[in-house]
Amino acid sequence: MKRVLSFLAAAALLLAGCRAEPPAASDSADSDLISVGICQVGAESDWRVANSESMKATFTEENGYQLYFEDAQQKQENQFRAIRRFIQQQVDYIVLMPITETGWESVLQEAREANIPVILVDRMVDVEDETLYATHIGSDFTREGEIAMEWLEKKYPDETPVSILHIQGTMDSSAQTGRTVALEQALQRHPNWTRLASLNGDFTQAKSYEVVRDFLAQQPTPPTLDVVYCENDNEAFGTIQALEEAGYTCGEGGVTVISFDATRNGLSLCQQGKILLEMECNPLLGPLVEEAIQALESGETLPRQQYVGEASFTPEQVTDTLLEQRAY
Ligand code: GZL
Repeated sequence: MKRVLSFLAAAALLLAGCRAEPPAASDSADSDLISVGICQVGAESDWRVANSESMKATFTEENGYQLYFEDAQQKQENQFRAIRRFIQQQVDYIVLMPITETGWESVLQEAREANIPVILVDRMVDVEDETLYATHIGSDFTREGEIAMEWLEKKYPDETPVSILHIQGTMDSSAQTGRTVALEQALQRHPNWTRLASLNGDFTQAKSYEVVRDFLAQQPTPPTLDVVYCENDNEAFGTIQALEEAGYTCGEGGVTVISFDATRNGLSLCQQGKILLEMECNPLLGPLVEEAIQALESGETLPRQQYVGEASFTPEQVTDTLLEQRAY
């Protein structure tokens, strides 16, 4: 069913004092475009920028879509406002990249009452009623962390003490909770592994540089650091800068840096040997979301969960060709 912003609805919004954008030319009543409201987390990382670019490249007018794209600047309340705007605009579909897992019931119920299917992308929401969304397309973050821990267990196979600094992503986001759970389960298995601290890097380079710099400055003597577990590449960039400024060497014979996303910049540091394990997290989800929308248009029911395939990289696997061909 095609819905476009009707003149009456716009008038009602104006009378109610809401901000009703006048219908754009392409919102004409006979539009046969499928209108898609995309509610993005922000632009906090290379991964996020690539994810947004994938969505914008997919949902074009040439491909048959009217795209409404909102960047929430990493605030959940902005995501709530964006979804309510999409409902007022009577879009056909809402695509939500939820910044954190909790607090979504009421706004998702409003979308359901407006008969607008919601497709969850990337991170997950924690809701009792799973019918509040049509499907989730994203990564298995706990599995990503488990693969990283399996690699680390091979690197440190014996009972030698291992000191670990943990740089966490945006707290309560499923990317953070999944990757953290995997580390915590490994710490339970290895009493000789010690987590010195968990610092909140919020998936950004600036915050990670700041918290690692301050952590090191607060130590009476420079701590022995065997491993730094960064929950995304931008955290690794900031962390490596702070470590090197403090005199640490990252790589074989120095600090073992583990990172997630496997962006081109992250893989470049891996090729240089500064990141010893890159766990891929695929941001190029636009085509999968379009497949889901086309399936819903055809009346199909979607699986509740659709995980995307991902790889891992160590320095010897990162070739110049791989870097040149990297889409993000
Ligand atoms: C993971 C995604 C995370 C990335 C970060 O799917 O939610 O958010 O790992 C991004 O780079 O900020």
